[in-house]
Amino acid sequence: MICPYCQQPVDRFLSSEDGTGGFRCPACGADGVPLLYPQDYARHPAVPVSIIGPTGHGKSVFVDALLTHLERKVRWPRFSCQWMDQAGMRQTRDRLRLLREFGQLPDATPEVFPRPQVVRLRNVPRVGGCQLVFYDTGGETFRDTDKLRDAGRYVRNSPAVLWLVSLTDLEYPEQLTDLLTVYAQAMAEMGGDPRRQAVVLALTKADLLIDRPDLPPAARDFLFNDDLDPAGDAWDRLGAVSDALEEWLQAGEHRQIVNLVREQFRAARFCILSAQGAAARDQALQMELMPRGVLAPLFWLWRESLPAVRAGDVPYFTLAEAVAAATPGGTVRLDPGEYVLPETLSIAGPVRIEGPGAGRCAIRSAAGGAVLSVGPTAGAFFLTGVTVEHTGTAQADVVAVAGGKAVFADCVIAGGVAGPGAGGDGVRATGTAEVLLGGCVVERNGGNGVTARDAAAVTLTGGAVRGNAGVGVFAAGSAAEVRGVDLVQNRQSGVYLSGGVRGAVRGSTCRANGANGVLAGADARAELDGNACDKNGGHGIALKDRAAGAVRGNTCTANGAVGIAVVDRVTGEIADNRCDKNAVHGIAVEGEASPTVADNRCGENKKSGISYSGTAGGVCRGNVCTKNVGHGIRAAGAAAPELTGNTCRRNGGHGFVAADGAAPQFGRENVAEGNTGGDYQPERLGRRGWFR
Ligand SMILES: Nc1nc2c(ncn2[C@@H]2O[C@H](COP(=O)(O)OP(=O)(O)OP(=O)(O)O)[C@@H](O)[C@H]2O)c(=O)[nH]1
Ligand SMILES: [Mg+2]
Ligand SMILES: [Zn+2]
Repeated sequence: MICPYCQQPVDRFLSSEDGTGGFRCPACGADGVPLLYPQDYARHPAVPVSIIGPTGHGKSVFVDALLTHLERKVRWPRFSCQWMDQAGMRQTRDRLRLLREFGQLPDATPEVFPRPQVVRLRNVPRVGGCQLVFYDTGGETFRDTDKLRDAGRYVRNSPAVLWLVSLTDLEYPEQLTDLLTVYAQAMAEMGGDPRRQAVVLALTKADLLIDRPDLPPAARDFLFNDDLDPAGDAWDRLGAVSDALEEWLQAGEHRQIVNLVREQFRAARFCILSAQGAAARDQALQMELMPRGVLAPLFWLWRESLPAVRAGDVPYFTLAEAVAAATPGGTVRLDPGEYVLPETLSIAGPVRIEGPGAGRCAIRSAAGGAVLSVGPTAGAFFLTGVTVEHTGTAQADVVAVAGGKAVFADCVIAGGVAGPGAGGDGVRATGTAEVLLGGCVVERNGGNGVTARDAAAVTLTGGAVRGNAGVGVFAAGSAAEVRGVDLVQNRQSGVYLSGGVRGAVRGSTCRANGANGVLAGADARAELDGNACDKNGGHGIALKDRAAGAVRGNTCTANGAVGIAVVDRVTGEIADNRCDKNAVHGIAVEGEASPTVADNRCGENKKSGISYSGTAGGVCRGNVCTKNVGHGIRAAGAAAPELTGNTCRRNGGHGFVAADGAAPQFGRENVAEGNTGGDYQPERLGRRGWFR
């Protein structure tokens, strides 16, 4: 949320101590934040109306005219407008009553920091909801840096400022450039940066300009027909008027000011309005207020303060509306900025949402369930270049895909919260979903980074899955492929293949995960190829249950348990791997497992290079075990592997050992040399050929 006093972001407001019934801002300490202001904020973000301009140029009358227009004239369907606090409402009501009933105009505004007036707008077409936060101080404030830093300090953090200028009221030609000097200096002194602000330059008292023959026709037409429909052609018309006015000013005596605002601000927009519709006499209106064009500045403030989404060429300020309006297969483009969603964004059609990069654009929500929910789509859903983040403590996955094809590219997906109501996963794919993640970072989720269940298929290429509280990628659906991904520092395993999944992990790094680098269990068929599984708390690679593995060309180094552990009834092939410096064995085959273990190198492990136990069997061929602290190759329990062509050198224990009742089939081609505890144990292993 943005504090209405200092416009700094705050997570929440404090209860106030002064008994006025408002909130206190933790950032600036101001009391009097309206109690209703934080309610449903995500749906009604603040849009500051930070007004600057010389005295007598029509600032206060503009505020009254805009409010009158919003309360009485606007006819957008479902639109409403409401004051957010009683004090502000009363004060303004009195002023508006004098104006509306008696034509009595406001006095000159005192030069003090104004109490912000908060008015909530709901259901503006394509804009959604917002809260206008009005600041209006006396124009003398802008003559003097010291005064501006006090009474005008609301400009410090405003994304956009509204500069009201009456060309017919200039005291001297350079008054506007002087005001800009004061403004720039005060901003510099306050540590603000106008280069990050937009300025909306509104020419006031247009009734006094309308007869000037050189006034651009676009501006004149707009004043006569000032109806602006945000769901219609409003933006095109406003753009044309802005361009025409800019050109007009630049061609005349005010060229300097156009050049200066272009130079000093991030963006400049121009508009024209008449708050009264006619001149007043003796501070009283002859007729009632007849505002012209007073919505234009508001439209520009929306445009410059709220991040915009474009569906086609049409700007929207609510993502949900833009997505809903997108044609099937259409593209929705996000401006840089933060999009805070009040509720889960549901995607039901095949749209493409394109952001400017995950570092520049974020979709955030504190809603429970999910931030983004993708249902079955007829065609593919695409999301690129965006951070999707769940905030707060409600239980939620970040992205839930319940069917159809969903493609995420160059996204960051973070912040899932686990609990009974949700898994807290970064990406959760269920049903027949087909999810592709390319170059995405899935991090800091309370559940798994990625989960696939039912018949869901997931593919990850590149990117990272890190720092999740569960498994990096848990795949128990139909198929999973993980290629070139960094799976790092997840609290459980890097990858867990389960159920009946056909899963492949290739060329990936599984490092420093709390449990195993890669784990395959249940009836998974796992193809693990060319991965680096290092420094995990458990095993580098573990296969259990009835899993079938093809484990080739991996390096499993310095893991907290075994390099490659094969247990239960696992079958398959463990070939060409390097398992070094693990805290237990290089390779362990246990239970009833009977894989082919071939051409692996196991060195400097704390126990054996290769260990068989239980009733494990299978072929153990062409492996080289050197300098392990324990034995080279060991068979214990009732294990009965077939050992052929293995080499065990310089191990701390024996080269080959058959312990307990183990009965390995021992081939003549096995070689043992220089093992500290003796090359063969029992020694007959070395004398005889095959034996049982
Ligand atoms: N002709 C015409 N006069 C206007 C219009 N809007 C304001 N005025 C007149 O301009 C004078 C000053 O208007 P304010 O709105 O009080 O000016 P302000 O910028 O708030 O001035 P300070 O509070 O002193 O900074 C009043 O006498 C208004 O009647 C307009 O649209 N047309
Ligand atoms: Mg005023
Ligand atoms: Zn504040």
